[in-house]
Amino acid sequence: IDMSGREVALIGVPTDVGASDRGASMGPEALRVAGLRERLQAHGLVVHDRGNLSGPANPWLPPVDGYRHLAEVAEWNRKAHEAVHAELTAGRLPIMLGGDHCLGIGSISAVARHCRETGRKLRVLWLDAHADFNTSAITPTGNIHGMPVACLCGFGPPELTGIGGQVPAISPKWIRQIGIRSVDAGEKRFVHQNELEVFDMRYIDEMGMRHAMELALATLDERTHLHVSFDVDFLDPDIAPGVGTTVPGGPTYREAQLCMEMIADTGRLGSLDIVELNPACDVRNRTAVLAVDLVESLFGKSTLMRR
Ligand code: EXY
Ligand code: MN
Ligand code: MN
Ligand code: MN
Repeated sequence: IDMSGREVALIGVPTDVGASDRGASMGPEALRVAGLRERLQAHGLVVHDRGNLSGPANPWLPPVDGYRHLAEVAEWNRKAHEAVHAELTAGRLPIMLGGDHCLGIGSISAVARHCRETGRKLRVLWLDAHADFNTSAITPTGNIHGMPVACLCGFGPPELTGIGGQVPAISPKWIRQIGIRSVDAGEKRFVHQNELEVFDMRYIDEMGMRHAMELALATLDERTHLHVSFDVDFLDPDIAPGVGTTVPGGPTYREAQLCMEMIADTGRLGSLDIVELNPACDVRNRTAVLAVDLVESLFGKSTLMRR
C-alpha cells in the first residue's frame, strides 16, 4: 500500500497521570529523538508535528473512590480529544504520541465522533499486553491507564465516558485486542461478560500471528476507519524494555513486523496512538527506535522481497 502524499499530524501528549510509574511523560520526545518524523517522511508522507499539548502536572496522589488523578486524566483527555478531532476534520491522519494509555479515551472518542459525523464504520485494533478493561469497582490499582477500553464502552465516570458527547463512544463489538497476556481476575470476568474479542498470546502461540490478524482484520470494508492503539508494552520486554508495565512472553520482532505489515496491507489505517513508552525504563532509547521502526511498517515499509 503506497501512502505517499498522505498528510499525518504528530500530537505529543506528555503525561503519565494514568500510569503506575512516572516517565511516560517523556514518551513524545523519545519518539521524536528516535526519528519518527524523518522515517515517515522517507515513505513519502507529509508530516506535520503539532508539538506537545499542555496540561496539569502529575500530582502523584493515591486513588480516590477507585480512581487515581481523575480530574487530571479528564483534563488531558479533553485536550487530546479536541486535537485529534481537529486533524481528522482537516482530513489528516492523527498520530498521538503518549503518554500513558489513559489517553486512548480522548483519541478514540474523537475518532468515534468523526466516524459518526462522516458515516464511517470504526474498528479499533488494540495492541497491548493488557486488556485495559478495568473499572473503579474491580481495579487493583486505581490507575486509569488500566481502564480506557471500559471507559470508551461506557463503563466509567461521566468525566471520561462523556468526552466526545456520546455514551458509549464505541461498542465492544468494534474492538479487536492482540497480544493480551496480563488480565486481572475481575477484569477477565468483565471482558467475557461484554464479549470483547481478544486474540491473547495463548491464541497466538497456538494459531500464529498471521491467523490472529486475518481474523482481527476480517470485517474491514471500504467504509471502515481503522484506528490502531499501539501500547508499546504489547512487545516482548526482551526487545522493548522501555515501558512502565512489562509482561514477559510478548510478540517477537518478526511477529510484530508481520502484524504491522498486515495492517498496512488493509489500506484502512485512519489514526494511531503510540503509548506507554517510558524512557526512564529504557536503554539508550532503543525501545523508541524499535517503536518507530514498527510504525514505519504501518505506513508501507515492507520486508516482502517478492515483486
Ligand atoms: N491491569 C492493571 C491495572 O489495571 O492497574 C495493569 C494495567 C496496565 C495498563 C497498561 C497500559 O497497558
Ligand atoms: Mn494499554
Ligand atoms: Mn469530524
Ligand atoms: Mn499495556
